[in-house]
Amino acid sequence: MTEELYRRLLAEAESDYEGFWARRAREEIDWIKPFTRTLDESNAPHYRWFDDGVLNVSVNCLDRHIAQRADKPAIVFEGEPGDVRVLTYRELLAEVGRFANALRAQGINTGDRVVIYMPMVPEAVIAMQACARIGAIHSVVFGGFSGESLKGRIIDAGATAVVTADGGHRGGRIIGLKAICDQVLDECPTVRTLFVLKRAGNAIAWRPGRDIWWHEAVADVSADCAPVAVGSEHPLYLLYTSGSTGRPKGIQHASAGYLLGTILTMRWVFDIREDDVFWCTADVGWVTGHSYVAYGPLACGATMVMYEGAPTIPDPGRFWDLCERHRVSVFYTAPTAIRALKKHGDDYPRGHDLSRLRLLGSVGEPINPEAWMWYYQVIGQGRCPIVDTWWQTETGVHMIAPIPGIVALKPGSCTRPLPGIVADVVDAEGTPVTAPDEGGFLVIKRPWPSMLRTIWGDPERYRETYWERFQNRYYVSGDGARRDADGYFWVMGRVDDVLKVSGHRLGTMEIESVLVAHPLIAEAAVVGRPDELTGEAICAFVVPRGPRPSGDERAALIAELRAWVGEKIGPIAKPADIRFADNLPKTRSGKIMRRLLRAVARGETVDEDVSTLENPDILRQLQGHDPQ
Ligand code: 6R9
Repeated sequence: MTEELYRRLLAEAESDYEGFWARRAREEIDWIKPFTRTLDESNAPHYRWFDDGVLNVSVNCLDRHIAQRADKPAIVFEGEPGDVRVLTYRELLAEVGRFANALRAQGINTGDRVVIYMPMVPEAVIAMQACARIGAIHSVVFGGFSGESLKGRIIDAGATAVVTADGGHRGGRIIGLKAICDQVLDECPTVRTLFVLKRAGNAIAWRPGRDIWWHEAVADVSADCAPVAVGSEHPLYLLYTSGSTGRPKGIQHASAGYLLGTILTMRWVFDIREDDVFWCTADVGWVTGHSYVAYGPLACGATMVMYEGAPTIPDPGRFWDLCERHRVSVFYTAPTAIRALKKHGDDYPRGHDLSRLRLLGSVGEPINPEAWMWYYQVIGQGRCPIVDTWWQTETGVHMIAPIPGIVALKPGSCTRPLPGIVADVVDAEGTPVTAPDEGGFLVIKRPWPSMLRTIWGDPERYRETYWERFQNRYYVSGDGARRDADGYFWVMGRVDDVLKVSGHRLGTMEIESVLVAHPLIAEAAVVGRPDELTGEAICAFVVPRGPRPSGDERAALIAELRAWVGEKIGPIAKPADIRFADNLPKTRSGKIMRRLLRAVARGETVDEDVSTLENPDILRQLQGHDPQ
């Protein structure tokens, strides 16, 4: 983007907000029937965008490139074992068409929910695009989540089909995804069909009548699948994410507004060009993998790299080796990956030709100065801007991020809101914080096209979670932030009970309810503490039903509880620390004092007056002054 265009866009959004978005939507989307209404606020906060327009998202990602780019690689895939597969736009369109027809043949129709539980292979994207083609609503579940988590999401979404693989390669092992499906599908009565991709070749059980091999389902099927025309507001997908209370919620995104957001941010923030090779390392199980693997790059006709496995297989140079061999020019990853790879030293990146890189991106958590410097100097060789992108599952796409080359960078700041995004920092009353560097709630003051539309099946929870805090006036992100004297945003992290552990979003309550479901546990409280490598680490305070264990018994119970959480949620949710106590610090009204627990988890001394606690002595025990 040019400086002049940037200024023009900002001015246009400021003076004519709806017109700004309407023009972008007309420029960027191929409409089957153009829209005439831009923003419908009549049922706020359930906003509707471009709602009388008709389109198909997969046509916008695939068909529209055939005239110009049919033989351009769309996906350059590399498996963890080293197998490489390139799919051109023509080939990808054919694969999507075939699988879309296979879905239809199993009776899956527009509006039906399809859960995708896959390794990071092209078929994950093919399945998502195939759903979009027939207007089925996909819900991708990260392959690192447990069977229990998978089951909860299938049931909540009421999915009629699940797409999985025999297994995927990760960290030198095979993750048996089909076996995990087998464990839970009997308890998911809505599921009629399980599509199974043959990927890792591991032995699997088979349920005739329910299970279908992917390759058989597409064997004698036409590659031509007429796209279903859907309205702009037709749900494109659900993606479950953790909140501060209760079970994960199904964030529902709409078709047109979301597509528009992915295209604009690919252009504005990643400055995507025809000859770029784009690589976003996120798994399609997270929102980053939706917007910047499955949709954005394809909608812009880009070539992207997709990698199945762990960054350290066969050695910690794998990412840089991939960048070199596939000539990656725009690279997007999370601070946690940068920190993990930095730990292995400079020789790995230095041993690879990274001269094609021109732009680097960061997402998922604040990036610390050490990681930033290493990313900038060693990976970007002092040549590549780093775009630090702040956004959420709920926002759909980048909200606050620099325009490379135009907005000057400050390490650790996501800089300024993108054109058309009205972000602010407000105090507890909702009044904008004007003093530089004073913290407050990060809010968005006007609806934007790629925003979530609701929580699947729970509109009330949608209103409560995101809008009630400031009487429906602002979208409440759940993050705290400050603005400096230049108006730059510095995101300070969550103000609720959501954790980002290695960039993965988890709710403390979810982990607590799993811990207390263990027969030996009476009570539990989970908080985050800073961690050099994972950003935040999970710290659990646990009250056993019996006496506090010690010695070998204690070690065994810790191992058991970690395994239990891994089995119920997924390995990413295993607490780093587990501390046992006879009780938890509570107010006289019985509320757990999380603030105190956070201080204890950080190893800070608690010097405030704790005499109002119901049980002040418990602090000594938690701090470890009592023998454990
Ligand atoms: C895209 C994604 C959202 C939460 C968000 C915030 C944190 C994301 C960030 C960042 C500081 C950034 N977050 N990007 N914090 N700087 N550039 O991560 O979505 O998984 O829903 O998490 O992640 O706390 O509220 P999601």
